[in-house]
Amino acid sequence: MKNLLTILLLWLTACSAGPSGNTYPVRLNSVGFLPAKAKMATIIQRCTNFEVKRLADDSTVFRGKVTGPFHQKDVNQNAWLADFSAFADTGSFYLDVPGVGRSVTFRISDDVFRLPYVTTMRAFYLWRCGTAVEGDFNGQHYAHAACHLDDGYSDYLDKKDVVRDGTGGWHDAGDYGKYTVNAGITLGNLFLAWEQFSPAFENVKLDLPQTAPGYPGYLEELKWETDWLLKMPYPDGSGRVSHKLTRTNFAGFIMPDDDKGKRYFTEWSSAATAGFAAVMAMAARNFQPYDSAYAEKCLTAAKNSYAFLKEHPEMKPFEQGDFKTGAYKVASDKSERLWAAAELWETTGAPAYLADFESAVPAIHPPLIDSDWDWGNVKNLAMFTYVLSQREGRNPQLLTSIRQAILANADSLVEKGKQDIYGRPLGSRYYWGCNGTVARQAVNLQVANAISPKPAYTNTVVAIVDHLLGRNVYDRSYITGIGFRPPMHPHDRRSAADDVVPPWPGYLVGGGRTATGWQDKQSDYTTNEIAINWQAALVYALAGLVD
Ligand code: 9MR
Ligand code: ZN
Repeated sequence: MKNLLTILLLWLTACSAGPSGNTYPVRLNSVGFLPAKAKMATIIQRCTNFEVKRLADDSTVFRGKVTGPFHQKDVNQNAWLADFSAFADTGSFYLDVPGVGRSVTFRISDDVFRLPYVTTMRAFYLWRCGTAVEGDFNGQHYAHAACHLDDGYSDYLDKKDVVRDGTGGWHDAGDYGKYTVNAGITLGNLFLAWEQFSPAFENVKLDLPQTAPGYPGYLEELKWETDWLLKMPYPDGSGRVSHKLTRTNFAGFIMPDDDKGKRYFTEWSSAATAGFAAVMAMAARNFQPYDSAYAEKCLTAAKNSYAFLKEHPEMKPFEQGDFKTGAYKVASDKSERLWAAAELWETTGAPAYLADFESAVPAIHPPLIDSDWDWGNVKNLAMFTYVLSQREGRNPQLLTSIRQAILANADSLVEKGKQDIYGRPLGSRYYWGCNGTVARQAVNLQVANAISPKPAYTNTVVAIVDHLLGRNVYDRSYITGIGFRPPMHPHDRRSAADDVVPPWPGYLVGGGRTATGWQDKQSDYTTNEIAINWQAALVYALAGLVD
């Protein structure tokens, strides 16, 4: 009988551990913590107190009492929380919880997020299309030859079999398509990170090939995508911008350089056109110090597309027709138009753009600021640019109400983060790409912090990064190659098709569509795909924590 019980117990343990190793009841950011910021762990077994121990000699360096139990419905767990924020020494440590066990080891150091930042930013370089890429990580070599050099065909622009240059840019995700709407929010987040945090991270080396001499490495990578985006407007000079450049259907699990299917410029959409105008305006002001001729080119393109939209106020959706690749179907183009007005005003200072922005706000669907936003709604980006601007001339009442909305929203995210046993500030909302939204909430918090600094704002950004790096119901990192038990089978064609066993490094996966629904399974594109929009949100979150 006793033997049977032992076998049953062993079997149960093996099942709960899963294929990629053990889970632990003590869950935390397995990469580490910043000395001056919050440090939280979630323990899912009854306990009363905890100790922080130094790895080198197992000496106790901090003692604390846990709080709890807190019950969380969506994951159906009771949890106790350990707060060791007051401990600020540097080094390598682990948590020891009497009666429960210890955590994985973690570091406390000012530079703890440097490597994650570099790796997640280099992931954009590894996504480059139209060129060979290569990189080494953890003793593995990742590479592919130049891909998609025939981009793209003009058949859907009424020019059968005509190829026009649409090479370059980044692949969108686990697939190799290139989509204008998603490039928009991605570059929008990345330019904003540069505008807000670059003094802290501009000297962090990314080791990228020199493709834009004289540019800081970070902007060099953004220029790679900008160069491609400049090829997406119709060649007739009208300013209309193709919605995407893809095959009609997804390729199989092959390397990008083996993907020889014809790829087409598609018809334009007003959301793609407006997102293009917004991003080109951002590119113009950020590239200006390094390359004024190129900046001028970006600005001309932005103005041209904006002028077209002004003359065509009606929404022009994108219809898939023959296409089965990503739709990026935007329900309304109002937020993209608002964003274009805000960015063009910020870059040029021209009152007409400001007037467009301010008169469009009342027609924008309330609230002024959203907690939960992604490629289909970039209203927040417009509001943030308006509020962060140093320019004169804004309507003082509108400015005050948007500022207040930003702060109230950030306060609510702080509260939601505290109410979740794993520090996730999105509440019980789970859908395709929701890990990206969690990361993107760092933007709401950091903009609030820029307006009215509060430790709780940046500590909630820390909680977001903690969550993505292991303080979650799976007790796993969601980022390939980084942290404890990272994803091993992301939905990524390169990772599946090459000969290297670990997946391409530094990529965030989309996350579960229910509280416990994430599967580290290659075929599950709805929970385990990588994508530029959520990658950019992660880079933003990390960039704000790099010292
Ligand atoms: O991120 C997109 C998600 O919000 C949508 O629900 C989903 C279905 O339309 O598409 C996601 O974007 C995918 C795109 O359509 C094609 N490339 C991969 C993207 C990430 O899964
Ligand atoms: Zn390619």
